[in-house]
Amino acid sequence: MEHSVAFPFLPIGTVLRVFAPDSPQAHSIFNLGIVVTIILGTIFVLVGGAIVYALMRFRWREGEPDPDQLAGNKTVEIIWTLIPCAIVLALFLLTARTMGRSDPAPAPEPDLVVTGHQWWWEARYPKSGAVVANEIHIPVGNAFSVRLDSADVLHEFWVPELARKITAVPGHPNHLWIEADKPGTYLGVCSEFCGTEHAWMHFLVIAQSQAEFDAWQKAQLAPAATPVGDSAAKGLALFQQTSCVNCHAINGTSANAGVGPDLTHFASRRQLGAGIAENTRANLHRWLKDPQQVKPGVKMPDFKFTDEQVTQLVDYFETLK
Ligand code: HEC
Ligand SMILES: [Cu+2]
Repeated sequence: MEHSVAFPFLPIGTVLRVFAPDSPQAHSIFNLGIVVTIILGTIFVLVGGAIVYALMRFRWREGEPDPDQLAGNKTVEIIWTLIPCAIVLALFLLTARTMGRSDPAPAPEPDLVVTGHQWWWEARYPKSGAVVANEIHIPVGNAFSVRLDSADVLHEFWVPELARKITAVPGHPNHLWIEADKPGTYLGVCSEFCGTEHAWMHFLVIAQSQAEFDAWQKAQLAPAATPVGDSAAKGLALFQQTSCVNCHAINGTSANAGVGPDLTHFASRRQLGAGIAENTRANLHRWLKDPQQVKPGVKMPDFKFTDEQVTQLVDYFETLK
């Protein structure tokens, strides 16, 4: 099969940063990592150093008698039992404290319901009804309780700068808290292998001021505008007559399926195909011409549209701000 991964794309300024915590939850995990590394590093240096010293100082030498043989020493044995116990107990207490800070009990009603699909993420805001794909907005400094589901296989939701990793298990919702200290765009990935396009299951978490978040959410709730231009209107007709409506939803049209991403405000999003391409006119054209060329294996068929039909669809989708 001929395929070309067209243009793997990372949104500008957004990389996966494990050492740059930006929320209280991520800070507590990061700090635990530092403490554990220091404790384990110290043990490594002490034990390794003692071994190297013993090898050099007590190696066999011509003519020297065997050293004295020790057959048990209660004091030493008690010490080398108690010290590891104390270290393990300290690590346990530090870990329990971090778990309490990074992972408190979930809120009774989640602020956000995230569902992993092969190979994209759906995010619903149950309190407002907003739905979005691969782009999660949160207000800065406000901890959001997330319920995590999967529509098919195991996935794993991971935004290292903001929160712990957590597995999305079909039929068994998991919970986490997500929060950001300052405005910014954070990259998230799926970190549990889930099939051919696992690597292209990126999402963005966009932290913004409460006012910006409210404005964004309000815009997402509005139904799609009815297209004005002739070509865009033909695009809408094509969308409604084709099986697109069996997989996608566009609020304001008859399409309300949830197999693929909600497209009501598709043009407001930065990326296409869960991060495989930037959401531009040219890339959207390639996607609709044959999604399999852009994201081989993707769960959207090639409709073998003519260029003219694709242009009409692109013209329509560009109105979905
Ligand atoms: C069998 C179900 C199915 C059908 C039919 C289908 N799609 Fe899709 N579509 C998907 C899935 C699944 C994705 C997400 C793929 C991914 O990112 O891995 C998708 C993604 C998209 C995207 C990109 C959305 C985004 O946010 O990245 C657009 C645009 C799109 N489809 C348009 C269409 C149009 C137009 C039609 C009809 C001509 C159509 N789709 C038919 C399942 C379908
Ligand atoms: Cu995955």
